[in-house]
Amino acid sequence: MNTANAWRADFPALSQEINGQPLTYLDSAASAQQPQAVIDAVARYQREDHANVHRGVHTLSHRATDLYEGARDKLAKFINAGSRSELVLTSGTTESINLVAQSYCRPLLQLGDQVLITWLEHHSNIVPWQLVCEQTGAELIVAPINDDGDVLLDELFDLMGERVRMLAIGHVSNALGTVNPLDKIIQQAREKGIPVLVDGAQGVPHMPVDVAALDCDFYAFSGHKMFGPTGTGVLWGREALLEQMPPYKGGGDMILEVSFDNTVFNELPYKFEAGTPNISGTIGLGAAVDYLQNIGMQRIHEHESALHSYMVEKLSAVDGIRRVGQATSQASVQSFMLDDIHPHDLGTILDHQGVAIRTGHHCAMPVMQSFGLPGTARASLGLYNQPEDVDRLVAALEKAKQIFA
Ligand code: C6P
Repeated sequence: MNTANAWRADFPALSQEINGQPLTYLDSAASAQQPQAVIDAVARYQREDHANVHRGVHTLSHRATDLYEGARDKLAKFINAGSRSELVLTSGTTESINLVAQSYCRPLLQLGDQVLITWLEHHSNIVPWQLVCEQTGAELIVAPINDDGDVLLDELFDLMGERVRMLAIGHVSNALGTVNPLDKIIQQAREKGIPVLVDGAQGVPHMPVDVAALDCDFYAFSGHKMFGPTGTGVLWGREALLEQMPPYKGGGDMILEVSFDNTVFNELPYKFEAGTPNISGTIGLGAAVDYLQNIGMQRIHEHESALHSYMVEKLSAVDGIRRVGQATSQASVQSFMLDDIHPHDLGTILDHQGVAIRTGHHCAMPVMQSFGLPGTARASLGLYNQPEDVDRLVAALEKAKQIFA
């Protein structure tokens, strides 16, 4: 068995048939499948260790707390966080970005201030900023992209004026696969004193991420895109910034002391984690980190890069394919149109052949608008995909062409 085949065998969902055909799963950008190790870790916790965390003196509560906090330690190490205090557990990228918009930016923004994003962003990295701008009178400004799907760096740098209080930018575009040159972008922002939030939802599952080397201020990501359970995620932030931020939600666990006169908030990171958290999901996410680290993120990155090149080559050879997004550097994702077939029709015909892709606007409507399209078909890769998956995609596209001819 080759390496990718061995990895694939770790994911039980991938061995089933869909509509009488072997499943070809090319929708990991929407949500990745989970390896047996993650499924087992969650089931073991539910079966043997379940209790609330941080609250009980009894054995099960200690066990649950150790497993939950152990996952935080694994995640902190995985992205090279300076300390576990900087690792806030959230429900996903969306919550992480909203937390920064409301807790970091809202108290800071004033009429005339600006928040800078790009045309490439997912709605989760647009709407929270629109909301906070409306609340404060600040202005949302947007750096343009070109026809290949690259952010125009000169324009982005020109927009980094002295009124900009935050740059929020994706690591990898979910719609086009563009990998932004974060090193150059963050360096420019640093020189101008602009804090940077990176939406890492599509970065973390596919490449090594080191927040210290990136030198950003916040990095947000989701558990379910990195082979963990849904409803889990992370906000990493610089300790000095997190310290100065007020809590985002109030409730149990985020306090040290409550009275009607005065409430004392808990220390980092618990100040931001009100209420009973997603304990089982986070424990599963810890198991996903173990799984990824056992393979090695660099190996995963190399495997996926080679597969992405293969996918681009094979798709480009299909008559009638238009690749949407041909950025200088791409990862894991390729959007496309086939002749004038509506992406939803294409997705349905592919599903009949066991091929799962995503179709539509991919929660990135401005990207679609910039290409003058209502949506695209999108194939996205995970570590378990192999050249045979791409071959099946191409065969299914050829069949769709025959059907529509
Ligand atoms: N993109 C896709 O099919 P949540 O829903 O919070 O886990 O992740 C939101 C999110 C934020 N940023 C980027 C770059 C993303 O890709 C996503 C989720 C999925 O592309 C579902 S819309």
